Amino acid sequence: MTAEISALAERLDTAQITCADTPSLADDHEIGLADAYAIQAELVARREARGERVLGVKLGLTSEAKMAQMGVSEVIAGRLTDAMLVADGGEVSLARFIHPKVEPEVAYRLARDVDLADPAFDVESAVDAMAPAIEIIDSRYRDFRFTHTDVVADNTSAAGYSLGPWRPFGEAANRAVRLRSGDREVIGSTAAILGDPARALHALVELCRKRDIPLRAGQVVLAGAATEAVPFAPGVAEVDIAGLGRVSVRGLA
Ligand code: 0L1
Ligand code: MG
Repeated sequence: MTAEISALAERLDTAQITCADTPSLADDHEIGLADAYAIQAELVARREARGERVLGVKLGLTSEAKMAQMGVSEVIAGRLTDAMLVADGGEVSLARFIHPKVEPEVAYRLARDVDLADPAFDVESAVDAMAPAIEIIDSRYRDFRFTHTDVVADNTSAAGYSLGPWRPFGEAANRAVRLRSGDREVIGSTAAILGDPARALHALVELCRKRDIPLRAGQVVLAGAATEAVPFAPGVAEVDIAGLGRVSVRGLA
């Protein structure tokens, strides 16, 4: 499988770099979940070889609706790099993406390494701050047609993110969430993130232990989407989370 994993990582990497979508890997390959995480690891290694730095980890499929849509009961994780980071209020060219969407998230910051070997490790004690966030997702698959393993291999559609002002870590459950992009406005609640975004931290540790994904001091964790994702239209995309604050990015046509 090693040569196949490399070839599939290269295929997804090329799709991202050239903004040319690719058919589902599952159309012509039998890929298990372990293989999918191996493809993702190789994809991220290719980014690192080009000079990118991993700044964090993201969770996906954290809402019941998305899990049901994909027919799975397990969250998925991907990596965030410095090349994906857009400053709060900053601009990003939409030409960088294939068919980008934005979604509202809660971000957490790790103040110390997570000891994945310690089953009693208290992840919440390792978090020192939280912030409102926008995630830009951009599946590399044609027409968004992908399987569970496809999306894991594709680094969970990670393409960009922006962080609002940090505030001390605390309760973030049941906060009203508003996402605006172009003429679309979506209202939701942080309760859509596994019932409480803090639960995402625990789910993340379990998953990272299983899939050998390190969690380091200073890294950002995106806990998952609080509403459906909407197309990232030219203009401002903004997320507002009650009591947490606001973050926006401007997409340039
Ligand atoms: O962040 C996410 O929830 C991405 C997982 C689903 C992939 C997608 O909708 O492109
Ligand atoms: Mg997301």
